[in-house]
Amino acid sequence: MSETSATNEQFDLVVVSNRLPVDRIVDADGSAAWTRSPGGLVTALEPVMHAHGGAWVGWPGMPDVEVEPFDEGGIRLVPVPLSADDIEQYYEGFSNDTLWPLYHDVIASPRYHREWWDAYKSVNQRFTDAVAEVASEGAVVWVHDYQLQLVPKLLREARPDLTIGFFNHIPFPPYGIFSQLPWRTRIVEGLLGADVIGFQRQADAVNFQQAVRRLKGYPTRRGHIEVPVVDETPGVRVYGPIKPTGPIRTVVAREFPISIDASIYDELARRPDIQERARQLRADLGDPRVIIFGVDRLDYTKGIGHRIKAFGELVADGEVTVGDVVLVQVASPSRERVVPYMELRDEVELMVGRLNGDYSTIGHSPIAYYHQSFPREEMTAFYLAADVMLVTALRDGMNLVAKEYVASRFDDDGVLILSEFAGASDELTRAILVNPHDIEELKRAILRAMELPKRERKSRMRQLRKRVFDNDVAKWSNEFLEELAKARAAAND
Ligand code: GDG
Repeated sequence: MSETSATNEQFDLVVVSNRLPVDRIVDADGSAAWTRSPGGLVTALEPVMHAHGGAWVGWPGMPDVEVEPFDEGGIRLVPVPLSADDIEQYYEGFSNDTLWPLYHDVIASPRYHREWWDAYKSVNQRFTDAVAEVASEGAVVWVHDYQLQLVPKLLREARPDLTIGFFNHIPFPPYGIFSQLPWRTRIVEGLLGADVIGFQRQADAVNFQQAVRRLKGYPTRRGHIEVPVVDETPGVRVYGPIKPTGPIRTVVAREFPISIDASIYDELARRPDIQERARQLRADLGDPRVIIFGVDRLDYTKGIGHRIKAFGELVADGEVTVGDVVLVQVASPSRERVVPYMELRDEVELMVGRLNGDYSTIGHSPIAYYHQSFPREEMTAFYLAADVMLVTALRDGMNLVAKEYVASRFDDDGVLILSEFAGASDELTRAILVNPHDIEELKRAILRAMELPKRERKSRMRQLRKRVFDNDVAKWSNEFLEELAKARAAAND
């Protein structure tokens, strides 16, 4: 970290994401404080920021609040204020009702509104301005996720001295889908402002390179894209490859599969109080022989309906007995003001209500459903109690829940059922892999997981744990930052 003045500190590493990793809590006496907030990105980046020291630029999570930069847990947090209109149009609108469904294989229909795009541009510009102010000369800036895809280009224009990385936490869609987006070329140009663009899976990086070839005509070769320093075709659709005439820079676009801090879950799961809590949960659920567990943000990409359908058919067919087996589904509240999320909640709760209404006995229900968030300790107790973990995402960048389950199972027990449409399936090949659209296959997988012999459970879980512990979040961030360091060295050559 370098300081220019007490009030105008600058940082050599700046992370930028839509949300700052904090929530503001107001006590009964009216005093306010900040507390860490849950979520995939925070879980992933916290250790990196602690290790390197640095600044994190993002929205503090509430509309219309102006907050001065502050320190929390050794990180300088730089809030970017968003108005209620920004949240509606940039965040709930363009990010979560246009890009999110588009990038997840149009499971829901993306909505295209020009005023949402205008808000997206203007908020991306404000994030860029905030970063440009706190980044020291020659700093490394790491931009995160689909809400901020224009920042790399805007930042390169404002601060050519910076080394810029971008990581996309969600999938990047095939060109046939991406090409629906009216502003597709602007997005590709925005991303190409980075030196390194990271994706979860190789398939995502390949999709991106195809979009670059189709929309910009730049040559791409094994994850390296040749980008002219001066773009002679801004915003123009090109047909066929373009031979750059002026100087070029090389942009790296490849996969960096994200992970978790596995040791945190391992340590939590080894705590006697958490093991006791896991036993208590089982007892409170009526001591079933098998607990099947799912935990997701309540999102249509997670395939919650598919898993309830499959489980419901097993109950209806008498292949599982209520009381002997229970499905525990935690659906943490998410994006509750976005219409498809409201509809999804109704759909899921109708399914749960019907199934429980039809098949509950006095004292036992097929599904224990919680539309709530739980503390990490409680989640770990659930992971420990779960004989079968069900991850049925229809499309998912990675899915950290699958990795958290594995990291918690220090006892080498438990069975993971994992969708092949989650990025995690590239690594966690010893899970029972399923196509969640195939309800019959999903039912067979559930039955198989419930009956898997102990020896096989152990052998599978050991191999899964090796993958998760060998490839933890520290390795992920180190590899990304090393690639950025290489990019910087090449640029200075
Ligand atoms: C995006 C991408 C990618 C959930 N409910 C509770 C809770 N969580 C935590 C989980 C996990 C995280 O939230 C969810 O991470 P996922 O990876 O499963 O999914 P997304 O939120 O969609 O994350 C995804 C990720 O970014 C990282 O790149 O893997 O593909 O969509 O950590 O544990 N945590 C607590 N209580 C809850 O109720 N404490």
